[in-house]
Amino acid sequence: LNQKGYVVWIAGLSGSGKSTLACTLGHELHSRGHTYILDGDNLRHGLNRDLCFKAKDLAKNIRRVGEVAKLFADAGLICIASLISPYRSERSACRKLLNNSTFIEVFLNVPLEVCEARDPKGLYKLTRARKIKGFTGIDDPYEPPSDCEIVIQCKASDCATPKSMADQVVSYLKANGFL
Ligand code: GGZ
Repeated sequence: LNQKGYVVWIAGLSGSGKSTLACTLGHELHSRGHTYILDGDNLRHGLNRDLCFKAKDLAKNIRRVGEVAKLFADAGLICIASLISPYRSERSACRKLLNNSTFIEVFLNVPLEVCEARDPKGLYKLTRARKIKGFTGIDDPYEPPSDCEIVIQCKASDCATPKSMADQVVSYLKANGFL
């Protein structure tokens, strides 16, 4: 196996479709090399189960996922990390860890109204009812990336399919010598 490992880091609000994109992209890349998905929400059941959603823990969560992603990349895998990762400084620390050159940041830019309308787990509703406090995008900050490699833009009326979003990432990877 002579594959160069790297990290595709998918950032965006809760309900923006990060996990779906990660999964679709994982399928597309599977035939081209070993891939592994690090999903923030899943990791919070294991590796990161000691963390809550306070600022300090959010930073820890992002840092840990970055460290694990680096291990996978070092092992020669294509690592897809999907987590809200609300803080610019923590994302850029992960980028540094990956020497910039093996960190491809994808911003899944879906407006809050669209995410909230989807509300797949009812978490926005609970937040509006004040049953959850400190929910990213509502009463906790989300700092959108300013320096990411790929922006996937959704509008209320017009959101690409997961397949075409994954294709957008694949095109970037091809054009930049990753595939
Ligand atoms: C943000 C929360 C919160 C609060 C629970 N704020 O979209 P989901 O539901 O299925 O996935 C989210 C998950 C957050 O995990 P991440 O590791 O991706 O986030 S981060 O990078 O910010 O650490 C969300 C759910 O947990 N969730 N409470 N208060 N998201």
